[in-house]
Amino acid sequence: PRPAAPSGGRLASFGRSCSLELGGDYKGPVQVRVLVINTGGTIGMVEEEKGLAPEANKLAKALKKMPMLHDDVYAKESRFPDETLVLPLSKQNKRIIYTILELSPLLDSSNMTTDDWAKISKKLEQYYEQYDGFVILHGTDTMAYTASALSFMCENLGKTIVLTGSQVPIYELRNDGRANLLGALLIAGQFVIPEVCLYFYNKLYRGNRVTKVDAGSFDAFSSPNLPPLANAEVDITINWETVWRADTTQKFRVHTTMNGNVGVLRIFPGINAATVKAFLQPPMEGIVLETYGTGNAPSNREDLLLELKKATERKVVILNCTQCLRGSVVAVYETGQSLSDVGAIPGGDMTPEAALAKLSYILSKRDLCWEEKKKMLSENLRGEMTVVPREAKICLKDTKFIQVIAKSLSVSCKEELEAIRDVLIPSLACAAAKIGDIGALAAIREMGGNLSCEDYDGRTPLHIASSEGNLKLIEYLLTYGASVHAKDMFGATPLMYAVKFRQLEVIHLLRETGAHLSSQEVENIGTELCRLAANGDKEGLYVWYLAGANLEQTGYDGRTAFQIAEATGHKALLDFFNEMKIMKGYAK
Ligand code: ASN
Repeated sequence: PRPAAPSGGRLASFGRSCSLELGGDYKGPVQVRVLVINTGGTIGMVEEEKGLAPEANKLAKALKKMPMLHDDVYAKESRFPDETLVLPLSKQNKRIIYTILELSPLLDSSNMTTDDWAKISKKLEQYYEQYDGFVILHGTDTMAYTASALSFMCENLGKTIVLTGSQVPIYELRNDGRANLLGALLIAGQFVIPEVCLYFYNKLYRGNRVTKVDAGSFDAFSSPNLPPLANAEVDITINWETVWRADTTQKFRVHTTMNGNVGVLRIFPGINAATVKAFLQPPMEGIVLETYGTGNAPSNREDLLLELKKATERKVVILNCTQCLRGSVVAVYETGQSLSDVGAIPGGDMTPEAALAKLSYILSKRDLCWEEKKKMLSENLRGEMTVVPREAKICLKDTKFIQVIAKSLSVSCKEELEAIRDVLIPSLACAAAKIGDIGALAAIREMGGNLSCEDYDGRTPLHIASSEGNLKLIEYLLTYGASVHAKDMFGATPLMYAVKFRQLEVIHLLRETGAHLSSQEVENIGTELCRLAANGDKEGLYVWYLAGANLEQTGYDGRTAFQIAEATGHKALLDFFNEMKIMKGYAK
């Protein structure tokens, strides 16, 4: 789709979403853009001859008539293209503008295959830079599988992806689709939670932690081994400490070729060794073995254990997960030990859905050797399993520092202590970023503090470090999960700060990590480029070029910066343009 962009009135739509001049004019609420990928599911189903089935080309039209999901007056005033929808102004004073991209055919999720996961992930890759966040509409039956698979397929994810759907079609009088879609849009548009999440019945979960637990309730999902990432009650409260952050400085990319030679086998009393043998035959390359309790299987069944052993010797992976809804595989019983003895890998507290997706993902990585694959399977890659942390030296919740402050303010209860911590951490982390004190940031992190925290203006330590230009510190922040997509209250990202303060190397590093100008910024840059050209400001133009701007973008009067340079006859500037042309052309 065309990104949900206001069509007319370029300058008028410039707004706070594009603060070329940081702290510049206030021109209305920040606009954010969300892409909704509709794959099907009950949310958009209608009653057909054989029962409920998805209907194409219907959802966007229906949403346009629902005031809670589309502000028609604002859309018309802003002259948005016809296919663009916009939510009423949010409590956080943001305008969430969204477009629906409908996949074809729309599917009941029971009909989905690994090819459909690839199709979705390719769309995410294609539109990644044009939108701030993504919502995927999906049937509930296999949503936990898709969410798990996408969590692995999306490598170095930096933006929010939220899967949602409903138990009752959105066209019916009483339904859960409207609330689920609204919640998913508000979260995807307003918070940078760099995870594949699942939003259902007022809760945001990590996608690879959920399982469908109820076929007949609006409260259909459960995340038995991890508390929700967010609760949408009177306020939307994000559990920031739980949010997963990739420790890489690489750009987003998707891995689409999953291995289909995987399966799930559930142990039961009296299971037949011949069936197990048949199940493990080629082309099978890996199975999730659903065992009892803490990962136990009969230790007195030589025939069964022998089949499992023969399989692992042929390098068929056996990933041991529990049949219990909650809890983890741990080495406690002799019956559990017998599985380790035949070469099964303990799957911790992974759900079978996550374990299957992880197997399919890891086994498709051709460049990894067998040992590396086994190692990665037992490691936590995307927050899919709980790893017991090494004993933290100091814990922020009971650190002396906080307690002293708490005492002097005479607070004692847990909630107040947490409130103080939440107030202090952003200030401390931003101050550390300002003076370039990596040690202080490390201490904050060790105490459990989040280095993506925002100050009163929505600025993160990365915003501050990007204006200061301290590369080492920026690298540190990026390695520990700071988001290049975080926006402050003016809608500015760390990249915009680096541009403003002309930090060339910082711009380069941020771009390498996946930072980019928003599509509005790209569109509206022309006038700023012309202004720089009129001032003969070569460096200013170069900075924008590095940040990914197209130097051929026209300004408000239809002229390019190059034409301005020609008109003023500024020699150095004309040389600059020629050099740039020779180097790469003007595109990013
Ligand atoms: N069968 C439907 C699906 O998974 C169930 C639903 O969405 N509630 O597509």
